[in-house]
Amino acid sequence: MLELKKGEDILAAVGGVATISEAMEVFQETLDTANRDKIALIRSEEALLKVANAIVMCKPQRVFIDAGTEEDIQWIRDYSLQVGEEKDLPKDGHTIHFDLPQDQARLVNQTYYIINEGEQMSSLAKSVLRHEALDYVKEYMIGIMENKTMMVGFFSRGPAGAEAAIPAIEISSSGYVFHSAELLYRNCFSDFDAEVERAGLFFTNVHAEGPNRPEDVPNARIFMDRSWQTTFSTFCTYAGNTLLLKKGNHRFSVDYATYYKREEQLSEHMFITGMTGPGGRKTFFAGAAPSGCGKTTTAMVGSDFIGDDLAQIWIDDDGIIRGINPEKGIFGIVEDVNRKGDPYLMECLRGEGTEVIWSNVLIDDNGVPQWVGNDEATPSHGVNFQGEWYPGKTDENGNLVPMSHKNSRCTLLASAIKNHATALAEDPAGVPLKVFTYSGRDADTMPPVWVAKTADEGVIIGASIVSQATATEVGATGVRRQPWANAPFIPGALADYMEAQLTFFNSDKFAQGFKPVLAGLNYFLSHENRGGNGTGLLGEKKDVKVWLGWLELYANGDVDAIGTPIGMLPKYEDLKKLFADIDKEYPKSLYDMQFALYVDNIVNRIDLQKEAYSKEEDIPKRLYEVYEEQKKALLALKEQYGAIVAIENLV
Ligand code: SPV
Ligand code: MN
Repeated sequence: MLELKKGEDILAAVGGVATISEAMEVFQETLDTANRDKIALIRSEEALLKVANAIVMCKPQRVFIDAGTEEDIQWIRDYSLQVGEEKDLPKDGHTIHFDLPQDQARLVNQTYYIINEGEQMSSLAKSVLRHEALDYVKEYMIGIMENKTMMVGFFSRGPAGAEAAIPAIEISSSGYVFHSAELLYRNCFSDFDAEVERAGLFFTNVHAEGPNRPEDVPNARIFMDRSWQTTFSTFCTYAGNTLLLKKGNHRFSVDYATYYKREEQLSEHMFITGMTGPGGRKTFFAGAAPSGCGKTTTAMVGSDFIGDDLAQIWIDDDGIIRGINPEKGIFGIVEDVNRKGDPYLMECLRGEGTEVIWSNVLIDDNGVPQWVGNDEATPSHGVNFQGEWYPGKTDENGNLVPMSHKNSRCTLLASAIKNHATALAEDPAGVPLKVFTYSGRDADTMPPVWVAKTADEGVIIGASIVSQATATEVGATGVRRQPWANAPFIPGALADYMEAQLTFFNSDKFAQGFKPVLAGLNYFLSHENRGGNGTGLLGEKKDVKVWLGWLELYANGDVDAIGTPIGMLPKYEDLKKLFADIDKEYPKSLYDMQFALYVDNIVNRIDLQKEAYSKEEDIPKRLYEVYEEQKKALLALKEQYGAIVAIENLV
């Protein structure tokens, strides 16, 4: 359940500005003429009230309205440098920002949905009651921008005019956050009113880093008010916690799609990319993966890269699924980014002409950003988010300190990437989506690629993602369930989200003959777990091109596949050809290791999922039916061939 505009609007309650004339008085008192002239161009009264209430609440020394002009964007860049949130690097357009050591990833334990009494929430999320959140905001956010500048910007999550684009206001006292917003989102100052009118809603985000001291981080909160589609973020700077146009608003979009756009829209933690098949045909993919599991790399493998993190998806009037990237930039992990695995991204990072905000990497004595896994010579000295660094540096427990944080990032325009299909990405019509992939960090169980036989089974692939924890969340460890790789961003009950997925992918609105392909992907099988004698991964980054290439062929009916209880698996010969295209040998022995069914592992996975889902209320019973069918068929195979079923036995 989600009821919009239910309960007290915290921003309005704290700010106390209730009418447009009061709002105008606030602007009169706090904005200089130039900025008053800019805000005067915004007509949406609701939006103006949000801004006025944020001003009264935060009490900034001055207010800057970002109209998205080159002049305003330059003002933001300069401001961030001037207050020291970013430092200039020798390479033109490159800057470095450090987040506090305590704030290097999403602060999951300090992230809450603000809910009304009695609302049913995701079992995987934390929530806070409205009146408690109000108390926090009153205690910590009143006057939080004293002596600071408040920046206000009007953005669109998607190309303006697109079916699933939603406008959003960003309010922050951080130059770094605003500079990032300008790279990652489309400033839609001049279209804002029209977009609010068209979409029928907008999101609001208020962030204040406060004094930016380690001792304040325990008080940091990331609050998302589901009912008022407003976020509050305090005492932190890491973009995943502060630039709430990204994951904060993604959460609202998930909510909105689930409860208000059933069978019409989905909002997913997915890349979007196009693959070019035989004869130059283009097939577009959207793919989910938990944070830190290769989503950016996968996206850039396509010939027509659209986005690397989020997708707003809808069924168009013609019965085809279409999608847009709500972002226009990349906030990408840099660890293990190197020329071999990510050539286009590397070209932007090491070449000339790209604006890049680096965060939490090492800056060597020549002012060059350095990171773990860049396949370059390690510098002898530099500075990172923890201060001075040199090879061999140890922490207080004697452990080696890496030169860069595992979650260190680069922020740049997606259009800077050589294979970015910028015109398509900016087209409000979106791209037609045919293939949907789901993946996680799975060392031992699922094969590199498999295709669901039915829409239900495809939705269950998404429901069944598991992944090893990554450094993108503070304090995360172990192997965890990651339903649709979207779980951290699903505010409501998982059951509702699952129902919405089933409804969408089984929709009667699909055009005759339109059948999306839903598939699993897994790049993380290791030798140890598949009977190999070596160590490490069974594949490498560039193999992704083969898995996607095979799906492209399969989706267009150019190859057939082997039917198994978990879905359709590729044939050796087809993969061998695709590997040859990337100049790689593909030994049959490797194929055998990758595609044998490890029945006990898969059955254990199914049992783990059933057990976990049985604790949720109202899970669609289709999930259990699919699991039971698969388990039964797998156990029958085991009966016949043993616990490891060779691919030959399945043909
Ligand atoms: C992720 O962690 O999934 C990201 C970066 O894309 S963050 O903004 O932290 O969510
Ligand atoms: Mn992400």
